Amino acid sequence: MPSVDICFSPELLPLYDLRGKVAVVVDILRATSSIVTALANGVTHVFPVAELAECAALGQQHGCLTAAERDGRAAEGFDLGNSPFGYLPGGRLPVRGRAVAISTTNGTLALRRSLAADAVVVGAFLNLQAVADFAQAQQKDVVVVCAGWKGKFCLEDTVFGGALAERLAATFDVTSSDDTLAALHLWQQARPDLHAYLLQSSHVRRLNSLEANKDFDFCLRLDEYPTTLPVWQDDRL
Ligand code: 3SL
Repeated sequence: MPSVDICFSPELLPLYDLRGKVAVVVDILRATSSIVTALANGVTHVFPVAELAECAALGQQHGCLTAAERDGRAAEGFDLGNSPFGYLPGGRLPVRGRAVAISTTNGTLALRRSLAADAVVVGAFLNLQAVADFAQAQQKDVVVVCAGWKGKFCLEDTVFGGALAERLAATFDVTSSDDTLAALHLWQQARPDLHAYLLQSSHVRRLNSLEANKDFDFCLRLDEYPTTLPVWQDDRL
């Protein structure tokens, strides 16, 4: 039976051999939620990159939109920040039919660090079912790579790991590793009122101070896009 592991931070990735496995990269607030929203709303593909300079260069090279965030704020000189609302109808710029190069503090970095896996997909509460369906179809070990915050543990990414483990529990081993057990326990605590539970998280407080409350509410919507699955292929999603 394949297993589910939760890697609490990209700093711990050297302890998880991703070869032969499915990596599910998650940054609930907000990078992977924004990427899922972008692709669900007509963006053709996304180039996730670690560095701002590379993001700007890709924008020029491919004539695509650029989106960038550092420390929770939109980085200067790019078309978009890291809010999922940038990709929804009525956003600042039309995005349908465009490609987007994205660089964020933790999320895109976690993605780039996960490329040793057989398959790399992007997970969020918004597309939880799409991720579960993909894992079921693959029947390979799954490692949920939590983007965290600057190397540290993040509550919301780990709670997502627990939610995914619960959906896979019938056909995956979700009880052999303490990381997955811990994530499941956190999810079970959070599930009755996910919003109230995650209000405690440090990144929510960081975002609150930057007036991104509506992003927080949106990123917690379960299965808003149940068939949108960003999959890494070549250099893009
Ligand atoms: O760190 C990241 O990748 C971002 O998602 C952080 S923020 O939500 O844009 O502040």
